[in-house]
Amino acid sequence: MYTYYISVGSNIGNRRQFIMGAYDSLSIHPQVHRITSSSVMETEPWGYTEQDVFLNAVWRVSSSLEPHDLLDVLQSLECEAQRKRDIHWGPRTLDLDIVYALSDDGACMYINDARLVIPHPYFWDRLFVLEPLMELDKAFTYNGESIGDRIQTLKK
Ligand code: PH2
Ligand code: MG
Ligand code: MG
Repeated sequence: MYTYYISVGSNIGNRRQFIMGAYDSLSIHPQVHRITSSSVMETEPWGYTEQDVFLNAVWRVSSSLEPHDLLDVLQSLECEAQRKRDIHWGPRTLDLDIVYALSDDGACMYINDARLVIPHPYFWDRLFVLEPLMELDKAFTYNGESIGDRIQTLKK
């Protein structure tokens, strides 16, 4: 069994409906055993700022799916939400990113190939990921730094 942390975002159309629809679909997947969601929060766009505000959340998912198989499932949910891929970091109906994963023994998983990079290369720089993540796991640390300290640093 793996534990995945998935960053969820939407800034087009009925944002909450896109997020909740994907949550419902994922929660009935036979190889997904448990999903816990942070609260859904409104956040200012990061990176490419000429776009509407986002709704963001993080889900913690316990699943027997291998990372690339979970990625397939998440990409099909993005497709169902009519996700178009045009502007890098631009507006989207639904974005589901695996940002961090733990294997059965609790060790951080590292993957870096053409389809998937985890830990996500920017997750530790993004308040829209870290604030909901901290709601799920106050004791989260990355490379020896606590999530609370990291959030304080990013807010300075
Ligand atoms: N996603 C991005 C780029 N910028 N900003 C916010 N606030 N929320 C996002 O989900 C987001 C973003 C690329 O995936
Ligand atoms: Mg993303
Ligand atoms: Mg993405």
